[in-house]
Amino acid sequence: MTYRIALALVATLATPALAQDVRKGSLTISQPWSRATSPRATVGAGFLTIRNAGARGDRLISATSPRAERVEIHTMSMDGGVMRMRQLVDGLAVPAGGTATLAPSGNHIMLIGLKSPLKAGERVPATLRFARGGTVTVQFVIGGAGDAAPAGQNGGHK
Ligand SMILES: [Cu+2]
Repeated sequence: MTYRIALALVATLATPALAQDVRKGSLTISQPWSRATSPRATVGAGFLTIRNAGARGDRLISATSPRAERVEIHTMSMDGGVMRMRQLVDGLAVPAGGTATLAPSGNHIMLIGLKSPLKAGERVPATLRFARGGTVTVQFVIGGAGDAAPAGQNGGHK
């Protein structure tokens, strides 16, 4: 029995970068991840996927994290050939039966006023607040500074 438990523990430790999905009501939050930041950086961006299996639309309206002074929901768009980001002051819609994707070059969760740099391999908690679904706490898995996708999703390439 002890042997089985030990094996299970080793299996868990062998895949530290793979985060568990978090479910709350009709919402499933998948693969929260972020990137390591430089020592002087004051902001970081978090990415994840939100699926809404319910019959009614929901909305991600705000978030908080103990690692940041404040957290905003941002979008990115091209403006005269330059990528710019701005806050989604009304939050981000998660359509009924649909998905909202937060990923590099698109919508993201902005950690503003980092209390310490984000380090590769660590997990950073954040609590998301939904208009209908209430609050859900996720753990952002911190990948490399230049990663384009969560660990295990990029075929080993950066
Ligand atoms: Cu941003």
